Amino acid sequence: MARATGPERRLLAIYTGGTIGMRSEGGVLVPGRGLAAVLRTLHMFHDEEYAQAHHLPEDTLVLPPAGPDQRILYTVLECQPLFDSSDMTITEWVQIAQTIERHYTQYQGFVVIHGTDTMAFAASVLSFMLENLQKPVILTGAQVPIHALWNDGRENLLGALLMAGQYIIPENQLFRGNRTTKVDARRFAAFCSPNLPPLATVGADVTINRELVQKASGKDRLVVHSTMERDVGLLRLYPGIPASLVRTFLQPPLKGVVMETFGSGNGPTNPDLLRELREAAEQGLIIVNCTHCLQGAVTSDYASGMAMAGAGIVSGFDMTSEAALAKLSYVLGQPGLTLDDRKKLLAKNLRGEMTLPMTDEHQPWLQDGILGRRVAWLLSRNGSQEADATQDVLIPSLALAAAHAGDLDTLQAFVELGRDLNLKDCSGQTPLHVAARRGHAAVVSTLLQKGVDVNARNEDGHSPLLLAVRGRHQGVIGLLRAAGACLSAQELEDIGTELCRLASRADSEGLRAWWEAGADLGQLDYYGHCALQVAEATGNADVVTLLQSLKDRPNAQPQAH
Ligand code: ASN
Repeated sequence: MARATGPERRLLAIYTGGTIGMRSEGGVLVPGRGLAAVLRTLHMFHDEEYAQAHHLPEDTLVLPPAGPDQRILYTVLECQPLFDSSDMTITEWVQIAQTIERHYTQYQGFVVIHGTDTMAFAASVLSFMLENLQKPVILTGAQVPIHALWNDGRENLLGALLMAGQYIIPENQLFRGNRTTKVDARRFAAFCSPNLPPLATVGADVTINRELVQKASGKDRLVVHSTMERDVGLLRLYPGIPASLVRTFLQPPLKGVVMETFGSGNGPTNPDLLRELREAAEQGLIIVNCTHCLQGAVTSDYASGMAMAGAGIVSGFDMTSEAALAKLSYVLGQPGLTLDDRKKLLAKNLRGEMTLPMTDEHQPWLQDGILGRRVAWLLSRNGSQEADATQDVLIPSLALAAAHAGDLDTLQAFVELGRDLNLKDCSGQTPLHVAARRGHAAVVSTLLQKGVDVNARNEDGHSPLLLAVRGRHQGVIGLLRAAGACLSAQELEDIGTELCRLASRADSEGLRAWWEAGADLGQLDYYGHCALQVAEATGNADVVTLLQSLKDRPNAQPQAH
Protein backbone atom coordinates (compact mmCIF):
# COMPACT_ATOMS: atom_id res chain seq x y z
CA MET A 1 0.00 0.00 0.00
CA ALA A 2 1.48 3.29 -1.04
CA ARG A 3 1.15 6.81 0.22
CA ALA A 4 -0.28 9.03 -2.46
CA THR A 5 1.99 11.68 -3.92
CA GLY A 6 1.40 14.81 -6.00
CA PRO A 7 0.36 18.26 -4.88
CA GLU A 8 -3.40 17.98 -5.44
CA ARG A 9 -5.64 14.98 -4.85
CA ARG A 10 -9.17 15.01 -6.16
CA LEU A 11 -11.91 13.07 -4.41
CA LEU A 12 -15.58 12.52 -5.02
CA ALA A 13 -17.81 12.41 -1.93
CA ILE A 14 -21.09 10.70 -2.74
CA TYR A 15 -23.68 11.87 -0.22
CA THR A 16 -26.52 9.34 0.03
CA GLY A 17 -28.13 10.55 3.27
CA GLY A 18 -27.90 9.31 6.85
CA THR A 19 -27.79 11.08 10.21
CA ILE A 20 -24.62 13.00 9.34
CA GLY A 21 -26.66 15.48 7.30
CA MET A 22 -30.06 15.05 8.99
CA ARG A 23 -32.28 17.80 10.33
CA SER A 24 -35.03 17.70 12.88
CA GLU A 25 -38.55 17.96 11.51
CA GLY A 26 -41.53 17.59 13.84
CA GLY A 27 -39.22 16.22 16.53
CA VAL A 28 -37.73 13.42 14.39
CA LEU A 29 -34.63 13.27 12.24
CA VAL A 30 -35.03 13.23 8.46
CA PRO A 31 -32.41 13.34 5.67
CA GLY A 32 -31.24 16.89 5.02
CA ARG A 33 -30.15 18.51 1.78
CA GLY A 34 -27.24 20.89 1.27
CA LEU A 35 -24.37 19.09 3.01
CA ALA A 36 -21.83 20.79 0.74
CA ALA A 37 -23.13 24.21 1.82
CA VAL A 38 -22.69 23.25 5.51
CA LEU A 39 -19.15 22.01 4.83
CA ARG A 40 -18.29 25.22 2.99
CA THR A 41 -18.92 27.18 6.20
CA LEU A 42 -16.65 24.98 8.34
CA HIS A 43 -12.94 25.91 8.22
CA MET A 44 -11.80 22.37 8.78
CA PHE A 45 -13.64 21.32 5.58
CA HIS A 46 -12.92 24.24 3.28
CA ASP A 47 -10.14 26.76 2.71
CA GLU A 48 -11.89 29.57 0.85
CA GLU A 49 -8.69 31.58 0.41
CA TYR A 50 -7.01 28.74 -1.46
CA ALA A 51 -10.14 28.12 -3.51
CA GLN A 52 -10.23 31.72 -4.65
CA ALA A 53 -6.50 32.00 -5.29
CA HIS A 54 -6.62 28.88 -7.46
CA HIS A 55 -9.93 29.70 -9.14
CA LEU A 56 -11.49 26.43 -8.10
CA PRO A 57 -14.90 25.72 -9.63
CA GLU A 58 -18.01 26.46 -7.58
CA ASP A 59 -18.65 22.77 -6.76
CA THR A 60 -15.12 22.12 -5.49
CA LEU A 61 -14.16 22.27 -1.83
CA VAL A 62 -10.60 22.10 -0.55
CA LEU A 63 -9.32 20.95 2.81
CA PRO A 64 -6.77 23.05 4.71
CA PRO A 65 -3.22 21.72 4.15
CA ALA A 66 -2.73 18.29 5.73
CA GLY A 67 0.93 17.96 4.78
CA PRO A 68 3.65 20.30 3.54
CA ASP A 69 2.58 20.60 -0.11
CA GLN A 70 -0.53 18.57 -0.44
CA ARG A 71 -4.13 19.63 -0.92
CA ILE A 72 -7.22 17.50 -0.99
CA LEU A 73 -9.87 18.84 -3.34
CA TYR A 74 -13.31 17.28 -3.24
CA THR A 75 -16.70 17.57 -4.77
CA VAL A 76 -19.87 16.53 -2.96
CA LEU A 77 -22.33 14.73 -5.19
CA GLU A 78 -25.70 14.83 -3.46
CA CYS A 79 -27.99 11.92 -4.36
CA GLN A 80 -31.61 12.47 -5.24
CA PRO A 81 -33.52 11.51 -3.11
CA LEU A 82 -31.51 11.27 0.10
CA PHE A 83 -32.17 8.26 2.31
CA ASP A 84 -32.29 7.19 5.87
CA SER A 85 -30.12 4.12 5.26
CA SER A 86 -32.95 1.88 6.52
CA ASP A 87 -34.48 2.48 3.08
CA MET A 88 -31.39 1.64 1.07
CA THR A 89 -31.57 -1.44 -1.16
CA ILE A 90 -29.41 -3.13 -3.75
CA THR A 91 -30.82 -0.70 -6.32
CA GLU A 92 -29.27 2.30 -4.54
CA TRP A 93 -25.99 0.47 -3.93
CA VAL A 94 -25.76 -0.43 -7.62
CA GLN A 95 -26.24 3.27 -8.38
CA ILE A 96 -23.39 4.16 -6.04
CA ALA A 97 -21.12 1.58 -7.74
CA GLN A 98 -22.06 2.93 -11.16
CA THR A 99 -21.39 6.50 -10.02
CA ILE A 100 -17.92 5.41 -8.92
CA GLU A 101 -17.41 3.72 -12.29
CA ARG A 102 -18.51 6.81 -14.25
CA HIS A 103 -16.10 9.07 -12.35
CA TYR A 104 -13.35 6.53 -11.83
CA THR A 105 -10.67 8.14 -13.99
CA GLN A 106 -11.54 11.66 -12.88
CA TYR A 107 -10.91 11.18 -9.14
CA GLN A 108 -8.20 9.56 -7.09
CA GLY A 109 -10.49 8.32 -4.36
CA PHE A 110 -14.11 8.12 -3.27
CA VAL A 111 -15.92 8.73 0.01
CA VAL A 112 -19.45 7.38 0.32
CA ILE A 113 -21.44 9.25 2.97
CA HIS A 114 -24.08 6.81 4.15
CA GLY A 115 -26.39 6.23 7.10
CA THR A 116 -24.83 3.97 9.67
CA ASP A 117 -27.79 1.62 10.19
CA THR A 118 -27.16 -0.39 7.02
CA MET A 119 -23.64 0.74 6.28
CA ALA A 120 -22.15 -2.70 6.92
CA PHE A 121 -24.49 -4.13 4.27
CA ALA A 122 -23.60 -1.32 1.86
CA ALA A 123 -19.87 -1.79 2.42
CA SER A 124 -20.18 -5.53 1.87
CA VAL A 125 -22.26 -5.20 -1.29
CA LEU A 126 -19.90 -2.57 -2.74
CA SER A 127 -16.89 -4.75 -2.03
CA PHE A 128 -18.34 -7.50 -4.25
CA MET A 129 -19.69 -5.20 -6.92
CA LEU A 130 -16.36 -3.39 -7.37
CA GLU A 131 -13.79 -5.81 -8.71
CA ASN A 132 -10.13 -4.82 -9.32
CA LEU A 133 -10.52 -1.69 -7.27
CA GLN A 134 -7.27 0.33 -7.47
CA LYS A 135 -8.48 3.42 -5.65
CA PRO A 136 -9.78 3.91 -2.11
CA VAL A 137 -13.52 3.79 -1.51
CA ILE A 138 -14.25 4.77 2.10
CA LEU A 139 -17.70 4.66 3.66
CA THR A 140 -18.47 7.01 6.48
CA GLY A 141 -21.41 8.40 8.41
CA ALA A 142 -22.29 9.57 11.89
CA GLN A 143 -24.46 8.97 14.91
CA VAL A 144 -25.11 12.70 15.41
CA PRO A 145 -25.66 15.34 12.65
CA ILE A 146 -22.61 17.31 11.57
CA HIS A 147 -24.19 20.68 12.40
CA ALA A 148 -24.91 19.68 16.03
CA LEU A 149 -22.58 21.18 18.63
CA TRP A 150 -21.25 17.84 19.86
CA ASN A 151 -21.07 15.31 17.03
CA ASP A 152 -19.01 12.58 15.47
CA GLY A 153 -19.78 13.55 11.87
CA ARG A 154 -16.98 16.09 11.48
CA GLU A 155 -14.25 13.78 12.67
CA ASN A 156 -15.56 10.84 10.68
CA LEU A 157 -15.92 12.73 7.42
CA LEU A 158 -12.62 14.52 7.80
CA GLY A 159 -10.88 11.22 8.61
CA ALA A 160 -12.44 9.57 5.56
CA LEU A 161 -11.38 12.42 3.24
CA LEU A 162 -7.84 12.42 4.61
CA MET A 163 -7.52 8.65 4.34
CA ALA A 164 -8.94 8.54 0.82
CA GLY A 165 -6.79 11.46 -0.22
CA GLN A 166 -3.50 10.46 1.29
CA TYR A 167 -3.35 6.70 1.13
CA ILE A 168 -3.93 4.37 -1.76
CA ILE A 169 -6.01 1.71 -0.06
CA PRO A 170 -8.21 -0.28 -2.44
CA GLU A 171 -10.45 -1.13 0.48
CA ASN A 172 -13.70 0.19 1.79
CA GLN A 173 -12.85 1.63 5.17
CA LEU A 174 -10.38 1.89 7.96
CA PHE A 175 -12.05 -1.30 8.91
CA ARG A 176 -12.37 -3.53 5.89
CA GLY A 177 -15.97 -2.77 4.98
CA ASN A 178 -17.05 -6.34 4.41
CA ARG A 179 -15.81 -7.33 7.90
CA THR A 180 -17.86 -4.78 9.80
CA THR A 181 -21.09 -4.84 11.69
CA LYS A 182 -22.94 -2.12 13.57
CA VAL A 183 -22.88 -2.90 17.28
CA ASP A 184 -24.08 0.25 18.97
CA ALA A 185 -27.08 2.46 18.23
CA ARG A 186 -25.82 5.46 20.19
CA ARG A 187 -22.10 5.44 20.87
CA PHE A 188 -19.75 7.14 18.41
CA ALA A 189 -17.80 3.89 18.13
CA ALA A 190 -20.76 2.25 16.40
CA PHE A 191 -18.93 -0.41 14.39
CA CYS A 192 -16.65 -3.30 15.02
CA SER A 193 -14.76 -5.70 12.82
CA PRO A 194 -14.92 -8.82 14.97
CA ASN A 195 -12.79 -11.17 12.92
CA LEU A 196 -10.23 -8.84 11.38
CA PRO A 197 -8.22 -6.10 13.10
CA PRO A 198 -8.55 -2.56 11.70
CA LEU A 199 -6.64 -1.78 8.50
CA ALA A 200 -5.58 1.50 9.99
CA THR A 201 -5.81 3.20 13.34
CA VAL A 202 -5.87 6.94 13.55
CA GLY A 203 -4.47 8.85 16.48
CA ALA A 204 -1.86 11.58 16.39
CA ASP A 205 -0.47 9.49 13.52
CA VAL A 206 -2.12 7.10 11.12
CA THR A 207 -0.90 3.56 11.71
CA ILE A 208 -1.51 1.27 8.77
CA ASN A 209 -1.72 -2.45 9.36
CA ARG A 210 0.20 -3.24 6.18
CA GLU A 211 -0.10 -7.01 6.37
CA LEU A 212 -3.87 -6.77 6.19
CA VAL A 213 -4.29 -4.31 3.37
CA GLN A 214 -5.05 -6.10 0.12
CA LYS A 215 -2.66 -5.23 -2.65
CA ALA A 216 -4.19 -3.38 -5.61
CA SER A 217 -4.02 -5.97 -8.37
CA GLY A 218 -1.80 -4.74 -11.22
CA LYS A 219 -3.34 -3.12 -14.21
CA ASP A 220 -6.69 -4.92 -14.34
CA ARG A 221 -9.54 -2.61 -15.18
CA LEU A 222 -12.29 -1.86 -12.68
CA VAL A 223 -15.28 -4.14 -13.26
CA VAL A 224 -18.64 -3.23 -11.75
CA HIS A 225 -20.96 -6.17 -11.20
CA SER A 226 -24.43 -4.72 -11.29
CA THR A 227 -26.37 -7.94 -11.73
CA MET A 228 -26.85 -8.68 -8.06
CA GLU A 229 -29.52 -11.23 -7.12
CA ARG A 230 -32.25 -9.72 -4.97
CA ASP A 231 -34.07 -12.91 -3.97
CA VAL A 232 -31.77 -13.69 -1.09
CA GLY A 233 -32.71 -13.82 2.58
CA LEU A 234 -31.45 -13.97 6.12
CA LEU A 235 -32.86 -16.49 8.58
CA ARG A 236 -31.84 -16.58 12.21
CA LEU A 237 -32.36 -19.90 13.96
CA TYR A 238 -33.59 -19.92 17.53
CA PRO A 239 -34.10 -22.81 19.92
CA GLY A 240 -37.19 -24.78 18.96
CA ILE A 241 -37.77 -23.02 15.63
CA PRO A 242 -40.60 -24.96 13.94
CA ALA A 243 -39.69 -26.87 10.76
CA SER A 244 -42.92 -25.61 9.16
CA LEU A 245 -41.83 -22.00 9.62
CA VAL A 246 -38.46 -22.70 8.01
CA ARG A 247 -40.26 -24.47 5.17
CA THR A 248 -42.41 -21.39 4.54
CA PHE A 249 -39.36 -19.15 4.53
CA LEU A 250 -37.45 -21.27 2.05
CA GLN A 251 -40.09 -21.15 -0.68
CA PRO A 252 -39.40 -19.75 -4.20
CA PRO A 253 -38.62 -17.18 -5.46
CA LEU A 254 -35.90 -17.31 -2.79
CA LYS A 255 -32.61 -18.45 -4.37
CA GLY A 256 -30.20 -18.12 -1.48
CA VAL A 257 -30.30 -17.84 2.31
CA VAL A 258 -27.81 -16.88 4.94
CA MET A 259 -28.73 -18.93 7.97
CA GLU A 260 -27.52 -17.63 11.30
CA THR A 261 -26.80 -20.61 13.50
CA PHE A 262 -25.68 -21.05 17.10
CA GLY A 263 -22.08 -20.99 18.35
CA SER A 264 -19.65 -22.51 15.89
CA GLY A 265 -22.31 -23.17 13.24
CA ASN A 266 -24.57 -25.49 15.20
CA GLY A 267 -28.30 -25.93 14.80
CA PRO A 268 -31.11 -28.09 16.17
CA THR A 269 -30.83 -31.71 15.05
CA ASN A 270 -34.61 -32.01 14.81
CA PRO A 271 -35.05 -34.42 11.83
CA ASP A 272 -38.04 -32.46 10.43
CA LEU A 273 -36.01 -29.28 10.32
CA LEU A 274 -33.00 -31.00 8.76
CA ARG A 275 -35.27 -32.58 6.15
CA GLU A 276 -36.65 -29.15 5.18
CA LEU A 277 -33.14 -27.78 4.80
CA ARG A 278 -31.91 -30.80 2.85
CA GLU A 279 -34.88 -30.75 0.48
CA ALA A 280 -34.47 -27.03 -0.17
CA ALA A 281 -30.76 -27.52 -0.85
CA GLU A 282 -31.51 -30.43 -3.19
CA GLN A 283 -33.86 -28.19 -5.12
CA GLY A 284 -31.03 -25.72 -5.74
CA LEU A 285 -31.47 -23.21 -2.92
CA ILE A 286 -28.07 -22.16 -1.61
CA ILE A 287 -27.90 -21.95 2.18
CA VAL A 288 -24.83 -20.40 3.81
CA ASN A 289 -24.12 -21.13 7.45
CA CYS A 290 -22.92 -18.15 9.52
CA THR A 291 -22.67 -18.03 13.26
CA HIS A 292 -24.86 -15.53 15.05
CA CYS A 293 -21.99 -14.99 17.48
CA LEU A 294 -20.25 -11.70 17.00
CA GLN A 295 -16.85 -13.34 16.87
CA GLY A 296 -15.52 -16.70 15.69
CA ALA A 297 -16.18 -19.05 12.82
CA VAL A 298 -18.29 -21.97 11.68
CA THR A 299 -16.35 -25.17 12.37
CA SER A 300 -17.08 -28.88 12.27
CA ASP A 301 -16.51 -29.43 15.98
CA TYR A 302 -20.01 -30.55 16.93
CA ALA A 303 -22.43 -33.17 15.71
CA SER A 304 -25.08 -30.43 15.66
CA GLY A 305 -22.85 -28.46 13.30
CA MET A 306 -22.08 -31.47 11.15
CA ALA A 307 -25.81 -32.03 10.78
CA MET A 308 -26.03 -28.62 9.09
CA ALA A 309 -23.24 -29.57 6.68
CA GLY A 310 -24.94 -32.94 6.11
CA ALA A 311 -28.09 -31.11 5.03
CA GLY A 312 -26.15 -29.51 2.16
CA ILE A 313 -25.45 -26.18 3.82
CA VAL A 314 -22.32 -24.28 2.79
CA SER A 315 -19.99 -23.01 5.52
CA GLY A 316 -19.61 -19.24 5.73
CA PHE A 317 -16.58 -19.62 8.05
CA ASP A 318 -16.05 -16.30 9.82
CA MET A 319 -18.04 -14.07 7.48
CA THR A 320 -20.43 -11.59 9.00
CA SER A 321 -24.05 -12.17 7.96
CA GLU A 322 -23.90 -8.86 6.09
CA ALA A 323 -20.91 -10.01 4.04
CA ALA A 324 -22.44 -13.45 3.45
CA LEU A 325 -25.71 -11.96 2.21
CA ALA A 326 -23.85 -9.61 -0.13
CA LYS A 327 -21.65 -12.42 -1.41
CA LEU A 328 -24.65 -14.64 -2.00
CA SER A 329 -26.33 -11.86 -3.95
CA TYR A 330 -23.15 -11.40 -6.02
CA VAL A 331 -22.53 -15.10 -6.66
CA LEU A 332 -26.17 -15.78 -7.60
CA GLY A 333 -26.16 -12.72 -9.82
CA GLN A 334 -23.25 -13.98 -11.94
CA PRO A 335 -24.64 -15.26 -15.22
CA GLY A 336 -23.94 -18.69 -16.71
CA LEU A 337 -22.67 -20.55 -13.64
CA THR A 338 -23.76 -24.00 -12.50
CA LEU A 339 -24.94 -24.56 -8.94
CA ASP A 340 -21.64 -26.23 -8.24
CA ASP A 341 -19.65 -23.27 -9.62
CA ARG A 342 -21.61 -20.94 -7.38
CA LYS A 343 -20.96 -23.06 -4.29
CA LYS A 344 -17.24 -23.14 -5.14
CA LEU A 345 -17.19 -19.37 -5.52
CA LEU A 346 -18.90 -18.98 -2.15
CA ALA A 347 -16.26 -21.13 -0.53
CA LYS A 348 -13.48 -18.88 -1.86
CA ASN A 349 -12.20 -15.73 -0.24
CA LEU A 350 -13.06 -13.19 -2.96
CA ARG A 351 -12.58 -9.76 -1.39
CA GLY A 352 -10.95 -10.45 1.94
CA GLU A 353 -14.36 -11.15 3.45
CA MET A 354 -13.39 -14.35 5.23
CA THR A 355 -10.48 -16.24 6.72
CA LEU A 356 -10.21 -19.70 5.26
CA PRO A 357 -8.82 -22.53 7.33
CA MET A 358 -5.28 -23.37 6.19
CA THR A 359 -4.97 -26.31 3.79
CA ASP A 360 -2.29 -27.44 1.36
CA GLU A 361 -4.42 -26.04 -1.42
CA HIS A 362 -3.86 -22.55 -0.11
CA GLN A 363 -0.10 -22.89 0.02
CA PRO A 364 0.80 -25.08 -2.94
CA TRP A 365 3.75 -23.03 -4.00
CA LEU A 366 6.42 -24.66 -1.90
CA GLN A 367 5.29 -28.20 -2.38
CA ASP A 368 7.71 -29.22 -5.11
CA GLY A 369 10.58 -27.48 -3.38
CA ILE A 370 11.72 -25.70 -6.54
CA LEU A 371 10.52 -22.26 -5.58
CA GLY A 372 11.74 -22.85 -2.07
CA ARG A 373 15.20 -23.68 -3.35
CA ARG A 374 15.21 -20.62 -5.60
CA VAL A 375 14.23 -18.42 -2.71
CA ALA A 376 16.86 -20.00 -0.57
CA TRP A 377 19.41 -19.27 -3.29
CA LEU A 378 18.24 -15.70 -3.50
CA LEU A 379 18.49 -15.33 0.24
CA SER A 380 22.02 -16.70 0.18
CA ARG A 381 23.12 -13.56 -1.76
CA ASN A 382 23.56 -11.71 1.48
CA GLY A 383 26.10 -9.20 2.61
CA SER A 384 24.26 -5.92 2.50
CA GLN A 385 22.25 -4.66 5.46
CA GLU A 386 19.20 -4.58 3.25
CA ALA A 387 19.61 -8.22 2.19
CA ASP A 388 19.98 -9.26 5.83
CA ALA A 389 16.87 -7.33 6.81
CA THR A 390 14.94 -8.94 3.95
CA GLN A 391 16.06 -12.36 5.10
CA ASP A 392 14.95 -11.66 8.65
CA VAL A 393 11.50 -10.82 7.41
CA LEU A 394 11.16 -13.58 4.84
CA ILE A 395 12.73 -16.57 6.48
CA PRO A 396 10.20 -17.20 9.29
CA SER A 397 7.30 -17.15 6.83
CA LEU A 398 9.12 -19.31 4.31
CA ALA A 399 10.27 -21.81 6.90
CA LEU A 400 6.73 -22.14 8.24
CA ALA A 401 5.31 -22.47 4.75
CA ALA A 402 7.90 -25.17 3.98
CA ALA A 403 6.99 -27.03 7.18
CA HIS A 404 3.32 -26.73 6.28
CA ALA A 405 3.89 -28.14 2.80
CA GLY A 406 6.16 -30.92 4.11
CA ASP A 407 8.99 -29.47 2.00
CA LEU A 408 12.15 -30.96 3.48
CA ASP A 409 14.43 -29.57 0.72
CA THR A 410 13.61 -26.00 1.56
CA LEU A 411 14.05 -26.56 5.28
CA GLN A 412 17.37 -28.23 4.55
CA ALA A 413 18.38 -25.16 2.51
CA PHE A 414 17.67 -22.92 5.50
CA VAL A 415 19.81 -25.14 7.71
CA GLU A 416 22.62 -24.86 5.15
CA LEU A 417 22.26 -21.08 5.29
CA GLY A 418 22.93 -21.40 8.99
CA ARG A 419 19.40 -20.43 10.02
CA ASP A 420 18.08 -21.46 13.40
CA LEU A 421 14.83 -23.38 12.87
CA ASN A 422 13.52 -22.39 16.29
CA LEU A 423 12.27 -19.20 14.62
CA LYS A 424 8.71 -18.08 15.30
CA ASP A 425 6.09 -16.19 13.34
CA CYS A 426 4.03 -13.37 14.82
CA SER A 427 1.72 -15.82 16.60
CA GLY A 428 4.61 -17.72 18.12
CA GLN A 429 4.35 -20.73 15.80
CA THR A 430 7.55 -22.61 15.04
CA PRO A 431 8.12 -24.88 12.02
CA LEU A 432 7.71 -27.78 14.47
CA HIS A 433 4.21 -26.61 15.43
CA VAL A 434 3.19 -26.42 11.81
CA ALA A 435 4.68 -29.77 10.81
CA ALA A 436 3.12 -31.44 13.87
CA ARG A 437 -0.29 -29.99 13.10
CA ARG A 438 -0.05 -31.19 9.50
CA GLY A 439 1.23 -34.62 10.53
CA HIS A 440 4.46 -34.41 8.47
CA ALA A 441 6.46 -37.07 10.33
CA ALA A 442 9.59 -36.72 8.14
CA VAL A 443 9.74 -32.96 8.74
CA VAL A 444 9.13 -33.40 12.47
CA SER A 445 11.88 -35.96 12.65
CA THR A 446 14.34 -33.72 10.74
CA LEU A 447 13.54 -30.70 12.88
CA LEU A 448 14.01 -32.74 16.05
CA GLN A 449 17.38 -33.96 14.77
CA LYS A 450 18.38 -30.31 14.25
CA GLY A 451 17.72 -29.81 17.93
CA VAL A 452 14.65 -27.53 17.83
CA ASP A 453 12.75 -26.97 21.08
CA VAL A 454 10.28 -29.83 21.34
CA ASN A 455 8.19 -28.03 23.96
CA ALA A 456 8.02 -24.60 22.29
CA ARG A 457 4.73 -22.82 23.04
CA ASN A 458 2.90 -20.59 20.63
CA GLU A 459 1.02 -17.46 21.68
CA ASP A 460 -1.92 -19.58 22.88
CA GLY A 461 0.39 -21.68 25.02
CA HIS A 462 0.05 -24.68 22.72
CA SER A 463 2.86 -27.14 22.09
CA PRO A 464 3.55 -29.14 18.91
CA LEU A 465 2.41 -32.22 20.85
CA LEU A 466 -1.05 -30.76 21.48
CA LEU A 467 -1.42 -29.86 17.81
CA ALA A 468 -0.42 -33.39 16.79
CA VAL A 469 -3.00 -34.79 19.24
CA ARG A 470 -5.71 -32.59 17.76
CA GLY A 471 -4.73 -33.76 14.29
CA ARG A 472 -4.69 -37.37 15.54
CA HIS A 473 -1.22 -37.89 14.06
CA GLN A 474 -0.10 -40.97 15.98
CA GLY A 475 3.33 -41.24 14.30
CA VAL A 476 4.17 -37.63 15.03
CA ILE A 477 2.98 -37.97 18.63
CA GLY A 478 5.37 -40.90 19.06
CA LEU A 479 8.31 -38.90 17.64
CA LEU A 480 7.60 -35.89 19.82
CA ARG A 481 7.26 -37.94 22.99
CA ALA A 482 10.44 -39.82 22.25
CA ALA A 483 12.15 -36.41 22.06
CA GLY A 484 10.79 -35.46 25.50
CA ALA A 485 7.57 -33.62 24.62
CA CYS A 486 4.93 -33.38 27.29
CA LEU A 487 1.58 -31.64 27.64
CA SER A 488 1.46 -28.71 30.04
CA ALA A 489 -0.98 -28.30 32.92
CA GLN A 490 -2.72 -25.59 30.86
CA GLU A 491 -3.12 -27.93 27.89
CA LEU A 492 -4.59 -30.58 30.18
CA GLU A 493 -6.91 -28.17 31.97
CA ASP A 494 -10.17 -29.28 30.35
CA ILE A 495 -9.03 -32.69 29.35
CA GLY A 496 -11.86 -34.52 31.17
CA THR A 497 -14.50 -32.62 29.21
CA GLU A 498 -12.64 -33.16 25.96
CA LEU A 499 -12.33 -36.91 26.58
CA CYS A 500 -16.04 -37.21 27.40
CA ARG A 501 -16.89 -35.30 24.23
CA LEU A 502 -14.76 -37.69 22.17
CA ALA A 503 -16.34 -40.68 23.91
CA SER A 504 -19.84 -39.42 23.22
CA ARG A 505 -18.95 -39.11 19.53
CA ALA A 506 -17.37 -42.60 19.45
CA ASP A 507 -14.09 -40.97 18.40
CA SER A 508 -11.67 -43.78 19.24
CA GLU A 509 -8.88 -42.22 17.21
CA GLY A 510 -9.11 -38.98 19.16
CA LEU A 511 -9.06 -40.82 22.49
CA ARG A 512 -6.10 -42.93 21.41
CA ALA A 513 -4.19 -39.78 20.36
CA TRP A 514 -4.57 -38.33 23.87
CA TRP A 515 -3.43 -41.61 25.39
CA GLU A 516 -0.38 -41.72 23.08
CA ALA A 517 0.44 -38.20 24.25
CA GLY A 518 0.44 -39.40 27.85
CA ALA A 519 -2.90 -38.02 29.04
CA ASP A 520 -4.78 -39.81 31.82
CA LEU A 521 -7.99 -41.06 30.17
CA GLY A 522 -9.65 -41.41 33.58
CA GLN A 523 -9.89 -37.61 34.06
CA LEU A 524 -13.36 -36.34 34.98
CA ASP A 525 -15.41 -33.75 33.16
CA TYR A 526 -17.23 -30.79 34.67
CA TYR A 527 -20.06 -33.04 35.91
CA GLY A 528 -17.73 -35.65 37.39
CA HIS A 529 -18.04 -38.18 34.56
CA CYS A 530 -15.18 -40.01 32.92
CA ALA A 531 -14.93 -41.00 29.24
CA LEU A 532 -15.60 -44.67 30.02
CA GLN A 533 -18.87 -43.82 31.78
CA VAL A 534 -19.95 -41.64 28.85
CA ALA A 535 -19.10 -44.39 26.34
CA GLU A 536 -21.11 -46.90 28.41
CA ALA A 537 -24.05 -44.54 28.76
CA THR A 538 -24.14 -43.80 25.02
CA GLY A 539 -23.68 -47.48 24.13
CA ASN A 540 -20.42 -47.00 22.21
CA ALA A 541 -19.15 -50.56 22.59
CA ASP A 542 -15.91 -50.09 20.60
CA VAL A 543 -14.96 -47.10 22.70
CA VAL A 544 -15.73 -48.99 25.91
CA THR A 545 -13.43 -51.82 24.78
CA LEU A 546 -10.68 -49.38 23.81
CA LEU A 547 -10.87 -47.45 27.07
CA GLN A 548 -10.86 -50.62 29.14
CA SER A 549 -7.81 -51.97 27.32
CA LEU A 550 -5.91 -48.66 27.66
CA LYS A 551 -6.76 -48.46 31.37
CA ASP A 552 -4.48 -51.40 31.99
CA ARG A 553 -1.66 -49.85 29.90
CA PRO A 554 -0.74 -46.62 31.61
CA ASN A 555 1.20 -44.29 29.32
CA ALA A 556 1.69 -41.37 31.66
CA GLN A 557 4.58 -39.00 31.31
CA PRO A 558 6.30 -36.54 33.59
CA GLN A 559 4.27 -33.36 34.00
CA ALA A 560 5.53 -30.41 32.01
CA HIS A 561 6.06 -26.91 33.24
N1 ASN B 1 -31.05 6.01 10.71
C1 ASN B 1 -29.76 6.58 10.38
C2 ASN B 1 -29.34 6.00 9.04
O1 ASN B 1 -28.87 4.91 8.99
C3 ASN B 1 -28.77 6.26 11.44
C4 ASN B 1 -27.44 6.94 11.27
O2 ASN B 1 -26.99 7.29 10.22
N2 ASN B 1 -26.71 7.07 12.39
O3 ASN B 1 -29.54 6.64 8.03
